[in-house]
Amino acid sequence: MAKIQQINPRTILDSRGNPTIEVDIFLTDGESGTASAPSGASTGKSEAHELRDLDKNHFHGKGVNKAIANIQNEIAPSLIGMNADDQQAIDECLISLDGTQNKSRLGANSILAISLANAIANAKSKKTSLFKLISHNENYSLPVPMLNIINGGKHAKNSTDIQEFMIIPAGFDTFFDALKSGSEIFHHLSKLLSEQKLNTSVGDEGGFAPSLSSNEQALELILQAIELASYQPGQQVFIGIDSAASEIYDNQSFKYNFDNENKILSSENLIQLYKKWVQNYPLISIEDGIEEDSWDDWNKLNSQIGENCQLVGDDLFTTNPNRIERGIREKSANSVLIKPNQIGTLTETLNAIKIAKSVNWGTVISHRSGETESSFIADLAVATNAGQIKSGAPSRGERTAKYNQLIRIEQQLGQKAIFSGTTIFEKFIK
Ligand code: 2PG
Ligand code: MG
Repeated sequence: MAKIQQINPRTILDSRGNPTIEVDIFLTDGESGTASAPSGASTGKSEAHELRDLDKNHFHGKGVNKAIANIQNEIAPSLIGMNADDQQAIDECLISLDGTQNKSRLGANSILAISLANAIANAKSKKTSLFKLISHNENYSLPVPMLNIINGGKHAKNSTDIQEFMIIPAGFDTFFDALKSGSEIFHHLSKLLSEQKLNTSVGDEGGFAPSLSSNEQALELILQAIELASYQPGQQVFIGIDSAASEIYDNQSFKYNFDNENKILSSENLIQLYKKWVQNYPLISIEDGIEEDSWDDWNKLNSQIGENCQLVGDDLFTTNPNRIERGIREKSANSVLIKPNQIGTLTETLNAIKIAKSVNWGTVISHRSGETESSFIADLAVATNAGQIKSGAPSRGERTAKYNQLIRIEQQLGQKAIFSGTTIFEKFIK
C-alpha cells in the first residue's frame, strides 16, 4: 500500500497571470501526482475561502505564501505516512486540521491542491486512469460540453451584462463530433463579428468579448453562427447562459442593473425576460438567473420555467451539500454547478454530485475563470457520469486542456464510450 512520503508546494501562475498553488505529492512506491487550484472572479459568498497573502507589495496582494506555509508546516506533517488509497481519510484529515466551516484557516486553495494531487498520485500508483480511480463502477459517460463563446460580465469589460453565452452541442453521437461543431461555430462567430466590425478579442474564458448593444444581440449572433456552420439550432446545438445575477444585483433597490442596455429590472421582469428567451431561442440552460440570496425568487423562476429549461445554481449552491439540500427542499432549481474549489476536497465534491443525482438533478462540472493547465475536471465529469461540463470556449490552452482530455478518454474507452447527448436535456427539448 503506497503511502504519502513527501509534499512539495509551489506558486505558479493561473490563466489571468495571478499566482496560485501547485502541489506535488510523492508516494513511497515512487509514483507522484501534481495538482493545482483554480480561481474565480465572480465568486459566491458561501464558497470555501481562498487564502491570499494580502500583501500589496507582492503579486498585488494575491500571493499564496501563507497557504504554502500552511502546507509545509501543518498539512504535510499530518499527511505523511497516510495511505494514498484512502482519499476519504485524507480529505477528512484536511477538513479537521483546518477546523473551520469554510476552510479559512488553512485555505481551500491549499486543501484542494493536496486533495486532487493525492488522487492523481494514487491513480498512477494503481496503474489506472484517473477517471477509473474516481469512479466506483464502470458507468462512464462523456459529458456534453457547454462552450462559452461570448464572454461578458466580470470576465470581459465592456461586453454584455450577462456573463456567459454558451453553445451546447448535445445532438451528436460522440463527444468529438460535439466539440468539432463547437469549434466550427466559434470560428463562424469570429467571421460574423469581423464582418460587423465588432471586436474579436477574447475574454477570460476564451470566448469573444465584443461591445454589443444588448444581450439579445448576443443570442442572435450565436444563432446565426450555428446556422452558418450548417448545424440545426434546437436539434443539434442549443444555447445556455450564465447570468451570474449576483454580480448585477443591487441589494439596496433589490433590482438587477443591465448597465450596457441602460435597463433596471425587477426579479419579476427578469423572470419574464427569461421566459421570452426560452420561447424564442433554443435556450435550454440558465445558470444563476437569480442572485444568490433570493431563495424565494429562485423558487418562482423554477416554478415558471423549470419544466422547459435547466436552471443551474452556481453562486446559490457553491457545491455545498447543505445548500444543495436546501435547494432540493425549497424547489429552487433543477440542476447544480459543481466546482471542486468551491467546497475544497474531492470527497466533498463527490458527495455534492451524489446528492444532486439522487433527486435526478442535472450536474454540470465546471472550471473557474482563472484556470491552470490541469485537466482534472474532465476525468471527474466522466467518472461521475455528470452529463455536462463547462470549460469555456474551444480556445486558449487552459480551456482546451479539459476538452482535449475528454477526446483522449473517449478514444481510450473505444466502443464503451457513451456520449451523454440530448438524453440529459430530454425534458427541456421541445
Ligand atoms: C462561473 C465561473 C466559471 P468564475 O460563474 O460559473 O465560468 O466564473 O470562476 O469567475 O466564478
Ligand atoms: Mg456561474
